[in-house]
Amino acid sequence: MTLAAFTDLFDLNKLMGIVPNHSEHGKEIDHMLNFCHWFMFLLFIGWITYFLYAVWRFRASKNPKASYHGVTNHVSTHLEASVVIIEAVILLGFAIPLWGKRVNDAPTEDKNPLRIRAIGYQFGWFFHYSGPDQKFGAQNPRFVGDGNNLGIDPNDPNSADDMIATSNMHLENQRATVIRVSSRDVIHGFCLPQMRIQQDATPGLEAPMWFRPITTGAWDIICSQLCGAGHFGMRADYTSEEKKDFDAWFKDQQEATQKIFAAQRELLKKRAAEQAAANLGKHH
Ligand SMILES: [Cu+2]
Repeated sequence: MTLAAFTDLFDLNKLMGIVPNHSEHGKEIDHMLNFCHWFMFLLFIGWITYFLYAVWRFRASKNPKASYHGVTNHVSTHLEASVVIIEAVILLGFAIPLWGKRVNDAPTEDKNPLRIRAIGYQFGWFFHYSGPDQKFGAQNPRFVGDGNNLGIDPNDPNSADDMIATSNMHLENQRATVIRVSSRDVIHGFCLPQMRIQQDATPGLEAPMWFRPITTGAWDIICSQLCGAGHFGMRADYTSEEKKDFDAWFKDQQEATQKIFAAQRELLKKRAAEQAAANLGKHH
């Protein structure tokens, strides 16, 4: 038996059908999950064994009269205490530090991470890429429309290299990725199972998450909060690919986005001119 096959034998995650991990930090998550599964399994065996023993040991035929003293030793107290200690170690030693790393230690701009905003709506996802300047164009509801679903200000210099995509998010293999998750309507959940990460998408808030894909591939994005009648169909795709493929995709999308912004700038100019002419007419 090879070592891999041997360790697989003890991998309860696999037994329960977890999808393969494709992110840098995913190993730590899987390690903790596997540990929790084993711990719960052993607790289950332990409690069930004790329960069956108690049912047999204190059966009515052998114990016609109830004991009014009950248990006098402290074995159960010690057992309970050790369970609490193990659970505290899992929570304080593993779970909270892992979570802290995901939400606090996001790579800063000088590390040149891929910067994306993911905005949920009923029922799908919009993506807003900052572009090479690492800065997102400002948003204002008055710009929503004319193909500009997120209302990005087409006149903001920060939006001049931005890119907007719908239902399909591309990542660059091996590049740290920071995603700011939000929602346009109700609470959704932005879940990337293969990256071992998810974040609630809350209207009016932007919650960051970050990770690093370590292989190429294409998978499903899942909405992990029951968000309405179309929740079951709220899926999108994400792809991790090599830099040259990512760059080609990004360039295409960016051109399409910038075309929308240019058309909207023209339209806004035209509307402003019409408005000025109308106002002038009123005064005379
Ligand atoms: Cu949803």
